[in-house]
Amino acid sequence: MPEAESPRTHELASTFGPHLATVEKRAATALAASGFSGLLVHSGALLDVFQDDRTYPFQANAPFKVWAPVDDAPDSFVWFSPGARPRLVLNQPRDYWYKSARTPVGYWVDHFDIRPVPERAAARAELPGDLTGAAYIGEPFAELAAWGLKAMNPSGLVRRLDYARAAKTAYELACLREASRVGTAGHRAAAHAFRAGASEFEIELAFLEACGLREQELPYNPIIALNEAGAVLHYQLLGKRPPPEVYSLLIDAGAQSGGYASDITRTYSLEDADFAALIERVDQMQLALCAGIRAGVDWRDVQLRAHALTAGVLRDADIISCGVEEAVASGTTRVFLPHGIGHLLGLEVHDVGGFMRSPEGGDIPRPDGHPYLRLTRVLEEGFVVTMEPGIYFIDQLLEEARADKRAAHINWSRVGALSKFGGIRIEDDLAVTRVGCENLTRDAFAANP
Ligand SMILES: [Mn+2]
Repeated sequence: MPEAESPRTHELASTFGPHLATVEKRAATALAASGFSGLLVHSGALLDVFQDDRTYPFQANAPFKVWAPVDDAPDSFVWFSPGARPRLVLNQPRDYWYKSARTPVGYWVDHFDIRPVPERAAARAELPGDLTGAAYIGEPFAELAAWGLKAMNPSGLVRRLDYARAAKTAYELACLREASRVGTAGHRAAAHAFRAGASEFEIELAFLEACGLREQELPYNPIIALNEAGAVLHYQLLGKRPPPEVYSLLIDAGAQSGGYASDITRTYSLEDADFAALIERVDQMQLALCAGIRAGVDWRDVQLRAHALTAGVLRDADIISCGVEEAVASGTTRVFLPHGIGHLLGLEVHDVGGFMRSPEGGDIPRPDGHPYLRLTRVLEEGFVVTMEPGIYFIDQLLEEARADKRAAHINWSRVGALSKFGGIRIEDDLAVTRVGCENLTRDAFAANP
């Protein structure tokens, strides 16, 4: 069916207006509270490679993308003055070396006063003459000093906008659902390639092809780890050949839609039934954690509950020999689960505002002993978070544990036998509701069996 009539396009068209109204309201409130009369947001600048005539791939800034789904227009601007229609000053250089930004079409363009300009300097003429009450959000550039703005990236204003971004609009949820749909299609293809004996690099190619995305369009570099590479939490290599013996795959890869990300991890055992059973236990634990999510839940409690459940899995799998409470209290579970249980997700894969106590100021500290937790807020309706428990066999952390009192809790021969699998992580994206949560990832997998 034609794109313009698809249910998805209809949903985006019907929800974008209310989304933009929410963004405008948040901006107006934040501007008033911070003492500004207008907001100028930069899409981002192209970054040159040192002593070369190339640039790094362009990534539009999230504070810009929350206004408009434009990802190919460096040096463009959104100008917002409360009460007026937002203005999009779109940089479309006449340049026969490169394709300039597309002329916007679709469900969102009628909501903007769009002003194409042929160069960055010309953008100034499309903005109000007097910007002395306006705040700017974006990286600085040379001409900006002469534009007469009141402030650049004022922290109070930025903070209020970041805080509000945690709760997603219906439009944003539609984009996030689509990002999960695309990402799970990629995961299906990646799992198939793994079973067929592919290298890490070939698994990535299968993922990209199924998503219909090039690497720079992904929200983060995929983690595609065969065997013990799964123990490197942000493993960034892509082996061009499979190892001589293949045991397992840990793939953490997401897609994006309309600028919004999915963040999905699955782990597979090729043949080993014991490791497959451990993956299944982590999967069941992950579902149990998801079942406890609803508005009003303190994310710090989710982190602590995850460690208690992890201790049970480790003990049942004969990886540790002490009791659950002892495993948590002694820090033994943190040897096997050294990262946070999840984070906010949205325009950025690790979305902003995870520690903010209020729009005005103050941070909520992490629980003691959990230095990598990225979210400490109480969940609200519309928050989108990841849920990503794991169990890893990380040499560095195991060596540290072997040197102190935790050594007595760990079954070292069992750890030695499991180390070749690297680790397990199961990660879904959850949209928080008043009574529970919507599992964007499992729903997407179920819709594309
Ligand atoms: Mn994640």
